[in-house]
Amino acid sequence: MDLNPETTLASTGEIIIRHDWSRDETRALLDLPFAELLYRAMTTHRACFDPSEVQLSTLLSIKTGGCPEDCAYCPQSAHYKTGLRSEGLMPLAEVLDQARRALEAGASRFCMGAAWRSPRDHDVEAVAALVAGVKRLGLETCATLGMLSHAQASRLKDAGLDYYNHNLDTSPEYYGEIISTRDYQDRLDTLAAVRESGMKVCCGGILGMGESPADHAELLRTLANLPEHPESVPINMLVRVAGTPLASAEPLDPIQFVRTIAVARILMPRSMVRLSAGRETMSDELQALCFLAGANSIFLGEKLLTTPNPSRDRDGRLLERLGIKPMAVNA
Ligand code: SAM
Ligand code: DTB
Ligand code: SF4
Repeated sequence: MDLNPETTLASTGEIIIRHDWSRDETRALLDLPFAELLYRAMTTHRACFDPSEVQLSTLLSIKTGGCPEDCAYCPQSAHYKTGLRSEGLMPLAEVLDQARRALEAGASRFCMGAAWRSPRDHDVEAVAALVAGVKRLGLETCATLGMLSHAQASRLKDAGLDYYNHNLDTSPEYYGEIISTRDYQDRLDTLAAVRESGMKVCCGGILGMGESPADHAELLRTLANLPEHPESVPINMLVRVAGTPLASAEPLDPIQFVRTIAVARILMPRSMVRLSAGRETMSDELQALCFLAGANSIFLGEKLLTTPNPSRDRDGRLLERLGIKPMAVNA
């Protein structure tokens, strides 16, 4: 199809924020010759950001395992035997200790994850106290706790929660292959509650679960056509965990992963695109290509929630070799 070169970047340099991407347009972008796609993604990236800056977040699992949901990728689902030890909600002092370490390591945002389908109101109260404590240290706060009601989202916003992470995970068409215990609309409803509360939205997906390029395009199109673009878009490469149904999923072509990052950058020019789970098994060169394609955020620290992430030394060397600097707090 004939692609309008002014899809997000007008000839005047003006960025056009769109929420009306069509299926054909999105797919045509994804399938562009690689050099053309990267050129467009890079041009968009540098019109909105300093391309030599990357935002650094740190993750902490504040409640681990035993989750009633059946997400086929997840080591924390109670449906699968992954050998993970379940743990209750982490005490405040321990969370603050980890947050201080994250701050010292240069992170600007601290993300707390809990293996809940949806928190009960008293869980939200307990997390509100954690959020307030982390915020006082001077970190941006993020949490991912499962489905939220409007009232719960407002409570967390009032406690000082800056971002809420809730992923669509994949395209609406492929979703049923991955999760049966909640539907796509449930996720969209939580995203609407988070948006209405005034918190910033962090929402993305996972690649490498056996889906097709059409699903990559439709995931990104769904994100870009939300009433507002998520401020943060995590693109995870599936971490294949023994015991989960996706333990031996066919690995995704890394070039297709980079293409998806590039299209995320073009469709959502002002969003932070996070090169999220899966970096541990990526080469430095693949990560460098992802940064060129417009990724500008990573998780720092040796563990994601339950699975490994590159060591601080390896990340430090990579960022230095690429001349990438950490984005300032509250940037
Ligand atoms: N339980 C909450 C929920 O699902 O909304 C929050 C925590 S959940 C672990 C957060 C996200 O981590 C999931 O939506 C999924 O995108 C990502 N994730 C979980 N397991 C993963 C894996 N093995 N590989 C890549 N991403 C994964
Ligand atoms: C997101 O999209 N990726 C992060 C964060 N949001 C919470 C989680 C990745 C989890 C990877 C599997 C694990 O470590 O358990
Ligand atoms: Fe539970 Fe979240 Fe894992 Fe799904 S992704 S099983 S909801 S912890």
